[in-house]
Amino acid sequence: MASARGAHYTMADGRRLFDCLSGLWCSPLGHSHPAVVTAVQRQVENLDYSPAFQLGHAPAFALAAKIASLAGRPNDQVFFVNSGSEAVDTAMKIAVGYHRLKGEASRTRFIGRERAYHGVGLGGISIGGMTANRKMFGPLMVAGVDHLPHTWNPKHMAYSRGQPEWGAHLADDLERLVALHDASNIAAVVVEPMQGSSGVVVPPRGYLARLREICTQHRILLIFDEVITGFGRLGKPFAADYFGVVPDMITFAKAVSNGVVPLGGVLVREEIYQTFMSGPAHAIEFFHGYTYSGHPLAIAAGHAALDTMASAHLFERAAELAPVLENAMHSLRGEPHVTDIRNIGLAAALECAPIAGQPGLAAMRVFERALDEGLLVRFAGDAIAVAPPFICTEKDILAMVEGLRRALRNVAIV
Ligand code: PXG
Repeated sequence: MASARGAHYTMADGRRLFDCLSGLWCSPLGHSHPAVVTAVQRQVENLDYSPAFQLGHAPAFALAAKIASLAGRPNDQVFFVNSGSEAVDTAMKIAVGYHRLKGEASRTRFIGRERAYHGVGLGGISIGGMTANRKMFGPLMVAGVDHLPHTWNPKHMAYSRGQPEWGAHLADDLERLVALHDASNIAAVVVEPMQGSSGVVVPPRGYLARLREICTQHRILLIFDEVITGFGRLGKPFAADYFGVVPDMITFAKAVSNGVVPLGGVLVREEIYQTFMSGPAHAIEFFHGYTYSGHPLAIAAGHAALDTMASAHLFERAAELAPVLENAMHSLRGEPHVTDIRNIGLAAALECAPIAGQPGLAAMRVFERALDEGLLVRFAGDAIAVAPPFICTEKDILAMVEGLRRALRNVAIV
């Protein structure tokens, strides 16, 4: 890559590519948005770094308040980090620390899900469910993790538009794990409300509400990993709003700063925060944090990105474009190699028939052919995922899907 502006990249050889996945899901405003560029430039001239331990700078607190109010949880608190992986590992530590402070130190187990992606930290790969990310690192994994089954079942839900009708009962597996281990040993359930990295796996209707119900019943914390879904991807500030389910913590990253300067965080329910605030005023409550937590440049990018999304009504724009993407993507049904199409909000994926014995190769060939059509799509396993920037037009989406159609028709898959 050589440069990027708006919804397009320019490659070193001069080719222009439409950014079908908003970077890696992180650039909904497109690239080099003037508001973000200016904010970061001003910040670097004024305060380029501020120590994150014992000290703070006002814009970081203001951004935390902005994120909490955007989530409709104004009393919640934010712990800033620099990536989604750090956000997930941080949330896991908060969960274990919280239960211990509440006198339930035995609550240390975690429940993740098959096919889940929670980054590449040791916590994230342990609760994550991607074989390739786990298989080499067995001895390093966090002990005491179980996985719920994933919810993608093409037999019951191929070509679903939005949430599949089938599959809410898969949440009941959590009851089985509670019965197996006893709730007194379980700290938290961590799920992506919509699984992004494994190819836009949309939760069945009622599934997340059922998880919430079981967690509440057993005082297990529910953590939504919204690193992909946070900040408008589903047309609402968070997927928690979209699905009407309230988690105890939300991890976020990516779009919060439009991907311009790395920034992530954990939004924490007030009571969890207060539980940590029980010691003497001079003492450190939570021995955790990074040199670059709340980095001034990241915070400046965060304010500019979120203010621009608000003033340009870009969450609403994502919601308006969602049916355009849904209809266009589902028009690819019946094209060569396609075996499933899934979508929610401004995200969609199509599944390619795998080449026997070579998983992932079919989607890689489509990815390569799409480059010839001027499209940078994402392939994961045998899925092709798209999640275009919120600033793109209806015409851009239709052109993207027609390019994908040509790629599917012309690709040589052998
Ligand atoms: N949680 C979720 C839900 C993610 O999607 C992370 C945590 C980790 O974030 P960091 O910032 O540490 O990478 C992610 C990251 C893809 C793709 O192609 C997705 C991610 C990263 C790279 C590629 O879908 N998600």
